[in-house]
This record gives sequence, C-alpha cells and structure tokens, in this order.
Amino acid sequence: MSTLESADEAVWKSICQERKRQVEGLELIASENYTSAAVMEAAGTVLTNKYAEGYPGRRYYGGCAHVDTVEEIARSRACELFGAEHANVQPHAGSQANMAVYLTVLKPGDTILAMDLAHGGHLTHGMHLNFSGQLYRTTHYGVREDDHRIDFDQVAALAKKNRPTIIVAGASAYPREIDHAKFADIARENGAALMVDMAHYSGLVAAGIHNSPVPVADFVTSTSHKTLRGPRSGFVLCRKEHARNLDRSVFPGMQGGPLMHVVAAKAICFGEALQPSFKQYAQQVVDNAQTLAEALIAGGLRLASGGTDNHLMLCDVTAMDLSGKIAETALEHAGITVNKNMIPFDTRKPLDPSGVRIGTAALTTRGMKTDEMRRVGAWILETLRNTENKSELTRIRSEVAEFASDFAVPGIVQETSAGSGPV
Ligand code: DSN
Repeated sequence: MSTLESADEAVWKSICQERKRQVEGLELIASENYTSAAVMEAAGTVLTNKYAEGYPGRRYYGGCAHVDTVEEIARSRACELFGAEHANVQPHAGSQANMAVYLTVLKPGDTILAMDLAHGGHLTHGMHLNFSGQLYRTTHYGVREDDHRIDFDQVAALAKKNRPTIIVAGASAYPREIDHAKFADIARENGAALMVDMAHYSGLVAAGIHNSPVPVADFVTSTSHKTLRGPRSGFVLCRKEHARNLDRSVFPGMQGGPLMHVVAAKAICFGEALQPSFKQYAQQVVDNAQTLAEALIAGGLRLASGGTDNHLMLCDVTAMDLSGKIAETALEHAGITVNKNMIPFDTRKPLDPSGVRIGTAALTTRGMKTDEMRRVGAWILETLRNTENKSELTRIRSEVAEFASDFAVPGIVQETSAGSGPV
C-alpha cells in the first residue's frame, strides 16, 4: 500500500483513476503532454518544503544554498536552449510569465496589441475578463477570412492607429508557423516593445523547427508543459538590458516564494530538450500532426487554414453537422480527449463552438508515429459519425484502450500485480 493510499484514500483513488485515464486513453489536447519520470520525480521532492524568495545569492531566507544551485542550473540551461541572454524561471505558469512582462513594460491604461482570443489568442492577451483586459487597453488583430493566416496588414494598421506600448505575438490555437520577424518590424516601426508568447510551440523552437522569437523579441514567454514536455509552469526570456526590471516584476512584483520543486523539474526539462533526441521528438510531433490533419481532411473535416505547420490543428466539425461540444463529448466516450474550440469567424459561442482543437505532442511522447496517426484519425472520424451510438462509442473505446496499451507513458509507473504508487 502506498503512503498516500493509507494517508488519504479519497484523493489517492482519484489520482489512480486519472492515471488510468491517461494510460488507457488517447490524449490529443494540444496544450498537454507527458513528462519524463525524472521531471515528475523532481516535482515531488523535498524542494517543496523550501522558501526561497529572491534570486540565487540574494534570498530573503537562510538555507538556500542547494536551491540556489538548482535555480542557476535551470536559468543557464534555459539560456543555452533558446540562445537567450537572461531567463527568469520563477513564474508559476504562462499567465504569470505574461503578467511579469506587462508589469515590466506597461502602466495601467497603456495599450496592448494582441491576437484575438476568438482567432487563436490567449486570455492573457487582453481578454476583457482577464487582468490583462481589465488593467490595460487592448486592441486585437486576427486572421484573414480567406486563408486563416495572421493578417499582417491589419497588425500594421492597428499598430499605426493605436500606438500600442507592447505588441504580443504568439497564440494558443494557431496551426501555422508565426513570422516573428514581421512582428518585430511592425513593433520597431511603431515604437512598441515586442513580447512573443511561444507557450504552445516552445518545444518546436527549442528543436529548431519553428523560427525562434528570441533574436527579434524584447521578451519571450512560455509555459514548460506543452511541446516542451516539462512540468506545469512558466518562464520568461529577455535581453540583459531588461533582466533587472523583469526579475523585479516577478519577485517582489507579482509572486512571493518560487516553487523550487517545479524550478528543479524545469531544469530537468531544459536539460532533456538540449539532448539530440528531443529534436527527433519535435520533428515527429509535426510529422504526426500533418499526417493526422491529412487523414481528417480526407474523411470530410474542414481544418482552419487547411492544415498545420506545427503540433496542432483546428477542426471545423460543423462540416459533419456537429458542434464542438458534441464532438468533444463523443470523443471522450470513445477514450479520445480533445477540447472544443472556437474556429476563426465562428458564429457559435465559446461553450459550444464549431470546432475542436487537436494536438499530437502527447501521443508522440508515447512513441506513436505516422502509421498510428492514420489509425487515430480513423477512430476520430468513426466517433464523429456515431456520436449518438453508445455501443459504437464503447466498441471504439475498447479498441483505443487495447491500442494505447502498446505505448507506454513515460513517467507513469505501470500497475503491477503487487500494486504501485499513484504516479
Ligand atoms: N490553456 C492553454 C491551452 O490550452 O492552450 C493555454 O495556456
């Protein structure tokens, strides 16, 4: 019996059920991934016991020698991985990373120019209910109606008209490579700072598959748990000239004590992404996404922009007379996890939009390749053709579970007859 099981059976049971769901199902949420066992182990270590407000060598608590070493390793690996001059690895998540940059660059009431949430942006890119939309004035660009690519004419026109203090590039639901240099040109021409939120595709940037924003942006923010495959957390990269102000914005500006167990897990994640095998992984993520996209298009789905350059695709399921909510629910019954998502120029509402967003980072971590993506695509299409047919969904679910059992999930201890802990 594990310690957790004997200490708190209710929580332990739910964790075990979640482990089973992760192992038996097909995880296609574009922002999720599976960490390595080492990342998972670091996140569950004694470092969670330690307060370390401040930065290495300048802490407000004693006993920080070892966590200082860990944070230095994380910072220097992040800089090496992305070719950055400075890294702050303390933000608890991507939202906090973005908030830290806004605190560094903006005063309340200043203007942000960012991508519209409905076109693929993020809550922290100035959505009216988010702090970013409440504290700052926001103006939004989007994608073109004909090809669903970022409308750079609109970006340039809005920058000229609204004179934003900061332009935000990067997206949560944009299936194409983003031209960071074009954003940098527009920012420079209009005297704005440029922040690139590369949370979704930072693993592809680390692998050299997606162009890097680091040489052209003033600030680059990211999470560490999507294509980068680390713990659930965030970080910011910037040039040396901004380092002091950025660090102050994170602490004491916005956070207190860093989560040092998660900083350690980030250090391990950056170390893993520096290995040559990570490049192969990231290339496979993109190959898998393109193969899955082709399979879905061949089966009758419309994809925003007609395909993908990265790890994700946005599928318009109204082409099959469904809504995103119906599609998400049916796929979940079939053991396939996706999220409903607005598509560009959606006429439906966010809680029941026209699309689903699908990503291949997690399945690729399990070792699946393009042949497997064709099978996954066939199951998705079968499910979408049978959303009302419970017995068909149950049949697909059992086929999916059997198929998934051939692909181990790194970081998850498989159940043995003797039992195992809940990780
Ligand atoms: N919530 C994340 C996503 O799913 O894309 C973005 O932070």
